[in-house]
Amino acid sequence: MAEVLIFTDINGLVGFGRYAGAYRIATELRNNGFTVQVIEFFASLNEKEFKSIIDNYVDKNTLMIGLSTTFFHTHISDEKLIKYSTDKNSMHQLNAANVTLLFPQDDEFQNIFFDYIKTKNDKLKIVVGGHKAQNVDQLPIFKNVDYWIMGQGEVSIVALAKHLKYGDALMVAKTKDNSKVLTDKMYPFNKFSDCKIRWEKNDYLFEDENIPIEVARGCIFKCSFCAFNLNGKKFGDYNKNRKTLIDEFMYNYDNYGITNYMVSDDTLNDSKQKVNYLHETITSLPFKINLSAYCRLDVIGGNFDMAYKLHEMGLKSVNFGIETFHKKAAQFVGKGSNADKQKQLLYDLKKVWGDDVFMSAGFIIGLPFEPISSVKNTFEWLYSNENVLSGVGVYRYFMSDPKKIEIKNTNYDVGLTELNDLKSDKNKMVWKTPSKMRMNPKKYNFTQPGSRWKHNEMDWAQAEELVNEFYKNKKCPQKLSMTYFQDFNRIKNLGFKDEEVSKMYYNDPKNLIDCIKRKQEIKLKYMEKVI
Ligand code: B12
Ligand code: SF4
Repeated sequence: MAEVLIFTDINGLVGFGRYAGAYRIATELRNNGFTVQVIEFFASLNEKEFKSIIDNYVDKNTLMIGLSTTFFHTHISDEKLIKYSTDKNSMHQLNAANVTLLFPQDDEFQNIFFDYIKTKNDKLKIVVGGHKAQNVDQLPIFKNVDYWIMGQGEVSIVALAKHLKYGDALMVAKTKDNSKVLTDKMYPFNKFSDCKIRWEKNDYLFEDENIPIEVARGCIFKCSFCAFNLNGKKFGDYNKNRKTLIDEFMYNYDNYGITNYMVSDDTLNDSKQKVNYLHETITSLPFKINLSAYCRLDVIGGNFDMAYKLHEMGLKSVNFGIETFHKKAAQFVGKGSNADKQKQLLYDLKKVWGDDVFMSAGFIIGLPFEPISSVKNTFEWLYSNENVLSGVGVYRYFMSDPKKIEIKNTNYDVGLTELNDLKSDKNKMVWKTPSKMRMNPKKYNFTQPGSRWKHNEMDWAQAEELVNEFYKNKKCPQKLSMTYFQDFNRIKNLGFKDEEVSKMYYNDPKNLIDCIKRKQEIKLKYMEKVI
């Protein structure tokens, strides 16, 4: 039995990998004396598995069931996954096509979910956390949810658990539909630099698993298309301190033999100081680790020494958000603007890193000021032998609509956004974190904002057509490589070796079927432990 049960998954992608958010929350609750069970594979649980889990962990002492929603995608069957990825030649399109407001499963499963839980304990609360908590205003679909926890959830969740168990006072804001909301403005979390994920035996880590680790939270940059409420954080904020990091690496190694990590940080190399400090910390460990991380290419350009340091730290797979090779578009979004320099930098990195590091990069199609001809030039470079990347991702620019969620009758400052033009007042909050581009579309040359955007060079449909054209083209096999960023770790978690992953592609049905079978076996092993 458990006082708190948390369902999580990163579904819709091939392979297996855990989400840091669910385990960070579990750690915080466990540190405060609550018993917690985290359950993986939420999206693919069938009714029988789901009911057995509830039978096993829910009784009259269970306080709440949490949903860790950031990476929930609409569940698709293994058969569909194979068909879609081999037909359409794009895992990335698959990702975009399966966006969900909250639940990965259909309405029928949701009804079973809520009804069955209530038969076991009709007092327990359903709590939604993670990025999809911003869909709180999508009532009445989610009327069975009791609490929505927005932003960093560490302090809110402990306050809620204490309220439910001991009757401690709780600050709650209510939306106009009476949904109860707790935010990190009401319950700020100020201890990031000392916090860890403490993996427990009942998290059932697999042997040699690649697991997530946070070294920092948020990003010091504020690229105009990017939307996350910790973007533009102050330099040095939300960095984990050396002792905490060492303890975390040592504990994971001593208890579970873990040496492979997916770093959950927006920009590992945001500054020379951070890379130096991480290098010093990691190379002082009595064992070697491997890690995969997001980095900024232009920042390495200004400090090439970083290339050697990142290599020595054990960088194994890296993703650069290059976004565009068009000078003006790059300037306006806030990324490195000289295409030739960036390409040269990629060659230089390849020379230093050789085959030790899988280098992947993402490009956004449809950024303002970039004409179609420039996108086509980028494609030509990506198709050519000059392209030294091992993985390539090309995405259409999505401009989501900003959302104001009205809060009534509250004395709390619940607001979350730091953007000046949206500073929230006491009785209102804005959650769906808007990008700078969305907030000021005219400045960025948009003649029509929103999901059906348009600017002088392109509209959303043309951008989509370009992306399709790219994925249909036989050239640039790197776009289907399973080494792409943390896909690499997810595939390794299925038991493949580095050399094997380097030869695996999504459009090869043999590979894909092998991956799917191995994932089913892993799920089975996991279910034997939790049920
Ligand atoms: C690492 C990462 C990935 C990795 C994850 C790998 C892994 N094993 O962890 C990979 C590469 C797979 C990935 C993929 C994608 N990602 Co990503 N990713 C991130 C990143 C950088 C860190 C997420 C993280 O783990 N943070 C560490 C945890 C501890 O922090 P947290 O997520 O904020 O969790 C807190 C709260 O959410 C809350 N919480 C979480 N769970 C729960 C549960 C309960 C019960 C409660 C109460 C609270 C709670 O409390 C936590 C602690 O404070 C974020 C950016 C960011 N800074 O958040 C983007 C981010 C989450 N990704 C994003 C996107 C768009 C994607 C993709 C769709 C990209 C793409 N086009 O393919 C895919 C989606 C894949 C999928 N199927 O869902 C967006 C999400 C936007 C949104 N509003 O939903 C973000 C915010 C980036 C951005 N700025 O746009 N991503
Ligand atoms: S795109 Fe990358 S570097 Fe820019 S603000 Fe977002 S996370 Fe930071």
